[in-house]
Amino acid sequence: MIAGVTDHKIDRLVHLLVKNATVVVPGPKIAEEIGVSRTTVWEWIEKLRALGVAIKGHPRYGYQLERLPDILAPSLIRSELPHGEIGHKIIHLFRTESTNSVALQLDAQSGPHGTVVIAEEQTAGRGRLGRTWYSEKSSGIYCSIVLRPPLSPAVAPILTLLAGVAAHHAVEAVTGLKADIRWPNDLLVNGKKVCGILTEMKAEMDRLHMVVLGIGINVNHNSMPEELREIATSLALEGGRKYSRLQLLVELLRGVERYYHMLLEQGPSAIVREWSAASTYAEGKRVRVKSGGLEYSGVTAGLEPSGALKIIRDDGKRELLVAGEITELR
Ligand code: BT5
Repeated sequence: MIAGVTDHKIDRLVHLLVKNATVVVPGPKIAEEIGVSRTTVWEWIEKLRALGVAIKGHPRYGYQLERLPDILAPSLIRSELPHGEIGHKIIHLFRTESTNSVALQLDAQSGPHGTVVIAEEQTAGRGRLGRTWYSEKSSGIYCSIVLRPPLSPAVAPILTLLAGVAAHHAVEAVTGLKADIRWPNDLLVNGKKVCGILTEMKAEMDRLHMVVLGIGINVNHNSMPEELREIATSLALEGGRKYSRLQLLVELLRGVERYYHMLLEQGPSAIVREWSAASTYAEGKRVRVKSGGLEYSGVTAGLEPSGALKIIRDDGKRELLVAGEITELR
């Protein structure tokens, strides 16, 4: 049992309220349908309100949603993904250190292929190389997708690109904002980062046991912390309105499903092609590179089928970038 995991009954409460959104549902009826006491119903209602779910009403008269909630309740997500493998199992947490850490602890039984771990808040969200990911409560999407691909560890970088392409698609489809991908997979809107991806895995030399795609998207943040303001933004800050996290997450999971099948059926080159179409960084971008203690400037020259980025350095040398950071030079 994972600490803090949403009781499936609270999930049923949200589902019940959504299903009956136009009427007041009496407290005792809710208690009876879900099989808990009226006091528990009241406590859960308070918990949901604390998460920003607008619920009218009172224990004596009953409850009604004021508007559809933007809570990432598993039953709401699953009802939008009736056939997919990705999101077939969802673990929703109100608060956890890092959804990636939770996902990495799952075994084949508790976390089969396609399991998704979501948190409303992360207290120790992680970036790459021990960096931190700022995870404001209920404003963003913090999710980890468990994949168990029948593939070799060499394909892991492609899975990272795949997550970037799926996030790019979800953001553009739901918000209408124009997004870019900075290699390997920072999602940028108007030049600032709105989404980061941390891929972690458990593998042997020739076999992947599990890959965890950790995806963080800044959705409805009203402002970013001072130290991130220059480089980071949220979709709401760029679009001038709030967006449904639920809709974004559903679109993201559908995208991962679709591109994962594309990878299995058509091979890595299909993902490289999708990535290159979505990113202005694929070719002809002047960049500064930091990688393995080296620093140089150059121009990007396309992706290898492995996902590595080709760079032609200013001194004419060619480099293949497997890991590292790039920034645009203007
Ligand atoms: C990433 O690392 O961009 C990967 C972030 C992955 C976060 C998800 S959330 C769900 C899952 N569970 C986790 O614990 N992690 C994953 P990196 O490329 O190393 O970028 C980190 C850097 O981005 C930081 O050093 C900051 O400069 C900046 N940063 C931190 N929080 C940010 C935010 N919310 N939005 C934009 N930039 C941020």
